Amino acid sequence: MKASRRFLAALAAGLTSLAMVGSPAVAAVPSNDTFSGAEAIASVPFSTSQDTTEATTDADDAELNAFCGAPAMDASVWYSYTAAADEALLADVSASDYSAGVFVATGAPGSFNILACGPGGAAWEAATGETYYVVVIDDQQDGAGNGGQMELTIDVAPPPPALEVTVNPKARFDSKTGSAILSGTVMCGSDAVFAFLEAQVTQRVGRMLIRGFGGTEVTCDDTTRPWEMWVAGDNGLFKGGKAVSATFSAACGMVFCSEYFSEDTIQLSGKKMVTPKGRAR
Ligand SMILES: [Ca+2]
Repeated sequence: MKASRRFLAALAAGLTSLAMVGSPAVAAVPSNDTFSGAEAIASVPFSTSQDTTEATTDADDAELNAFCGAPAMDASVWYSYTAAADEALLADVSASDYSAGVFVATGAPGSFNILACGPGGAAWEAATGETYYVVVIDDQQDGAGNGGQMELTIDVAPPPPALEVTVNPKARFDSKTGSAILSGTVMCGSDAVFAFLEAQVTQRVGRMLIRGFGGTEVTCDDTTRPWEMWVAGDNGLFKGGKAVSATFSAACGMVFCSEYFSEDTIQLSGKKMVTPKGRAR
């Protein structure tokens, strides 16, 4: 029984020492904690998982954040990548188990040029041969801890959603309300996260320049759809005749937005218009 107890005691001691040896290995200060230790990325797509709980922050992080203003720059880890192609890249850390953010910069301490930054990830236009520093931080938007299990993926950024807009040069006006009624078509890609279409209408009526704004929601499903927008004059009523419309639309994906802008002369008519179905409206 005594031998058995000694064995158990030795085993327990062994476990303790194993644990003591093991702890620092699990949560050591990462070799890429600072700029000088930046881990070189050979090619993209690239993905890695890293324990950043022992990573620290320093003056280089502060220099990066002077541009971006993240709530915190804790537990920063550094990567470098020399671009092999001219392409838009996305560094995504949104799968990390803490509130991680990304900074992308060129240059060196004291002369960093910050290209992009953001919570969860950042995208930038990479140029062949240029070396980029990708810095992952704990921005503390979750308000606790230092780093955690970081998941970083760098890949070609998804292109902006498709966006095609037309503006019908023949518009109507409602004689009762003095609103201009614009129409056209819009096709927005189904990969859009959000989209909108707005227009400003200006029309000279006598000595007055009547101006109004309007907007409409856009359905993003890869289908060309008609749009119609009522625009009320802010300082008077629109009348029949020529007017100028400035139409602006945007459709944004996870990284990039497509934009449309057009200034058109439109004809406001009070006549009842006939739809393609032949129904007066
Ligand atoms: Ca650091």
